[in-house]
Amino acid sequence: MLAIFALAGCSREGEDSRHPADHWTVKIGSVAPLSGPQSHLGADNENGARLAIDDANTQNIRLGGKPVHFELLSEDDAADPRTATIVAQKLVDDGVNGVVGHLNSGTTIPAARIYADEGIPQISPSATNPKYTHQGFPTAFRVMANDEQQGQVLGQFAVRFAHARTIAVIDDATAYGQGLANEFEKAASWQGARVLLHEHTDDHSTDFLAILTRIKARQPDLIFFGGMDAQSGPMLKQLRELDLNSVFLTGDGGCSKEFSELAGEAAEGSFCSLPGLPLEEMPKGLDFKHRFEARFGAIQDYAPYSYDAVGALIAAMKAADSPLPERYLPYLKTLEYPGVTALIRFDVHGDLAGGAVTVYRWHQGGRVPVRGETSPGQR
Ligand code: ABU
Repeated sequence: MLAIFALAGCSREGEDSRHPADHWTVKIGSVAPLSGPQSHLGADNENGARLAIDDANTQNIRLGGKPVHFELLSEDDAADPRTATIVAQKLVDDGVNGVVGHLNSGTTIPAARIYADEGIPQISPSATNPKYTHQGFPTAFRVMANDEQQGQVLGQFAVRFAHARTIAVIDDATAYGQGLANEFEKAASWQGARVLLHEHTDDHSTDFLAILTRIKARQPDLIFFGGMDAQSGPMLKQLRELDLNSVFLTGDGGCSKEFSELAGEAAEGSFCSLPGLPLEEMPKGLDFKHRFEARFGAIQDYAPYSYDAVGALIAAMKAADSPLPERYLPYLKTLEYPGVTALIRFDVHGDLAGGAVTVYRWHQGGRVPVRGETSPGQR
């Protein structure tokens, strides 16, 4: 009899007994790079999740008749795939009920197996490589369009709007940067552009002189970069210093406020894309912006998505009337959650259904949507 009780205490069902009888402490993990060149983006994701947790704690939510206190467990994966698996295991060992993260595709993809092995739902607010949700793990979800969608919009934009006939492509050799660059190259070629050369850097370099000199010799109409803002800013600056006047286009990782600060005046007239609608056109975008910025300062990129990822986890727990992963996971699959960014519904893979992508032009330090270049996502 004793042995049977001991076994029950080891199961996730048995974890119910680890909570005091009169309330739940529900732990939501958040993982992003909180150190290194992407720490500003990591803090943005963490703060979006924190705001959602604090909002939920004011709502007197009860699950299974017991009051709930939500707790944020934040971890730093430094955008490093190996560190990501270590902190994912730590969160599992800490008994998280769900995870928001990771920020990067290169960290989210390997961490997904660790959460899946324990049946713990994971929603990434920002990892856009399609592979994340196509590994076959039933616990993996994302709340923004993926890079197959983003690459198609960017490729069409380059040829139809920017009228590029010749293109140079650079990527940072990460799952995100290289994946998006390949999708872009496919789409732009399909539209009739000629890709003259495809160069690779990494996600820590800030000196691109050798690559840009090779590109300058070919004088492409447009340069596409697949990578993050810590590289896209200095890259564009160096490109203009070389008197290279090609149109500059990048994806969401290079589209932040930080990019325009690093690029300075060189940012003017360049283009980038972000999954989702412009913030002011999102269902609750302006309210979120005011509340977030009053507390944490300017939004970089993904904070609203991080807020929605937490919201979606909690909405599924409410539908299941339980915070236990095995009870609420099925409700995530059929969820219709009115988020800040969109109506959150997932397709069979766990990708956001009907996700939009918007292209922006930088003007006087701000992002201006290029009308007609928003993919047909939901409003
Ligand atoms: N989506 C761009 C930044 C995150 C990533 O997918 O790596």
